[in-house]
Amino acid sequence: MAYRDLREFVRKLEKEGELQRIRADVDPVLEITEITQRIARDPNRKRNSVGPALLFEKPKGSRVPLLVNTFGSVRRMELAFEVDRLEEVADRIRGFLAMETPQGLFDKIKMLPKLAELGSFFPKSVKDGDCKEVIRTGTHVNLLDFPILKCWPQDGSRFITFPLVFTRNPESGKRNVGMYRMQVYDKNTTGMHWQTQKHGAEHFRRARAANPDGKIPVSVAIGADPATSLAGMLPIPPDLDEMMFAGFLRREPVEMVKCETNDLEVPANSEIVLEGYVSLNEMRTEGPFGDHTGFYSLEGEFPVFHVECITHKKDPIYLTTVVGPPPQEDFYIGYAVERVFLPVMKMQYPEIVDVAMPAEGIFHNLMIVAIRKSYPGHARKIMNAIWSLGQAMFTKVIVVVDHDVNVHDYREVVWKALCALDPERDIQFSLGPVDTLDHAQRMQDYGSKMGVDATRKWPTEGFTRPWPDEILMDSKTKAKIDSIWKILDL
Ligand SMILES: Cc1cc2nc3c(=O)[nH]c(=O)nc-3n(C[C@H](O)[C@H](O)[C@H](O)COP(=O)(O)O)c2cc1C
Ligand SMILES: [Mn+2]
Repeated sequence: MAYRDLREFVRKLEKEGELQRIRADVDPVLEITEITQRIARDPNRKRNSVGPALLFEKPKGSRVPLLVNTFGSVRRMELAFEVDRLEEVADRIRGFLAMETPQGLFDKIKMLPKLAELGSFFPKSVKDGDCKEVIRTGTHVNLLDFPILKCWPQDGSRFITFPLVFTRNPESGKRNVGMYRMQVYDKNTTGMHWQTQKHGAEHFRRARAANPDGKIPVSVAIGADPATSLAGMLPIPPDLDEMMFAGFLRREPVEMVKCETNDLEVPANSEIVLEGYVSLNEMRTEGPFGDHTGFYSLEGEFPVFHVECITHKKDPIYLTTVVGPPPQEDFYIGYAVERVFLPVMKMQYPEIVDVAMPAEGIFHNLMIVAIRKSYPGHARKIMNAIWSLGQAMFTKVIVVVDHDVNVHDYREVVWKALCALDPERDIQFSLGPVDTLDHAQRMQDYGSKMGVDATRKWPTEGFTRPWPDEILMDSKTKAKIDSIWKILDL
């Protein structure tokens, strides 16, 4: 059974010893960040035993409890997706990808359960939802009722960091949901940090092209069942509904309820919903914001969200996250997404054996890819493939290694990749779109990327010297030493 809502997940985390309550008054301005850093980033903790989720019951200045570091470990991501291992989600995706158009009647019948299952993931419209227990409009709209964090000292103000932003494609009418941070300007206005390549930004541009002085409806849900809460950051193609994907992940449709003041739908189990609009002729300075690069994102011009109505549960929980120097909570979310989408990458490019994005590479800076190389120039083909694969286009450095390198063992990667290089020959530069948060590029959103071909070089690639074997002891000697190991008493 899927989690009904966020609080059911909170209860689960508590039962599993994965959540700690904090009853003291703590200020959402800086103090909650500092506590979260000390709990979640203790360098002595191992990767799978990082600190618990934290429920601040009495954040200063608000009557709403605040939940943070909810997804900040591999174990909690597994609990969120209700699996023992993340690979189980990948296996389910692989199962669906393997579905072919059935030829014979027997094959058709065999596939029916899978098709029915797929159909059962579609979002379901419902008449009412818990998110409507309290409805506030007009002068009762006040974002400052919630314990919205100011995370870092130089942040422009408070930021909503875990929102699900709902818009519709003005041409196709299709829904998009994205997680885009929102700077709180005052009690009913926020920024809308739509980075230029993201689907929300595209909706904005298309609507503005048709009607430069108009506005588009936007609704924002904060806190839902775990799979739905996470759906906003999934790197899926445009016009593919994130709510359908959330239904797939939780194995039950997401129930959607119509908003009070616009015709968008939001998850009925949301803790908090902000309804309103973005004007197409209004931009405002957004930032700075202490970002997941570990540096401040500087000020920029972004659209503005006007909140006209707030609905919420009777006692809502405010879900948020803190980003900053890696690793933070978003690393574990990103890691799970990487594991879950690997089969999709592999389906398109079967030569890919495995990929890894080390935490310090903050997703867009570094991807290590192992391939089964089978023709000259294969490593460069894979670089170009990755630079054209959805949000992987942002990858600043791609290191391609042979299939026998364990990409998750960064020591092995450094050792073998560097041994395989003739830098002048093996580095490839490419110009194109880059992540908005990349502050080193010559301009925002556009710059260069680098591919490193760290595979063994072949004669058919012009390398005519012999390539040495890796040093490995032969199995006969190993067996011999095994047999006398006890006698040696070492
Ligand atoms: C904690 C967190 C904060 C994020 N903040 C932003 C943001 O402010 N702006 C943005 O464009 N993407 C942000 N992202 C990344 C997007 O959520 C991600 O690229 C998502 O796929 C966008 O949805 P879309 O593909 O439908 O545009 C954030 C991701 C996480 C996990
Ligand atoms: Mn999308």
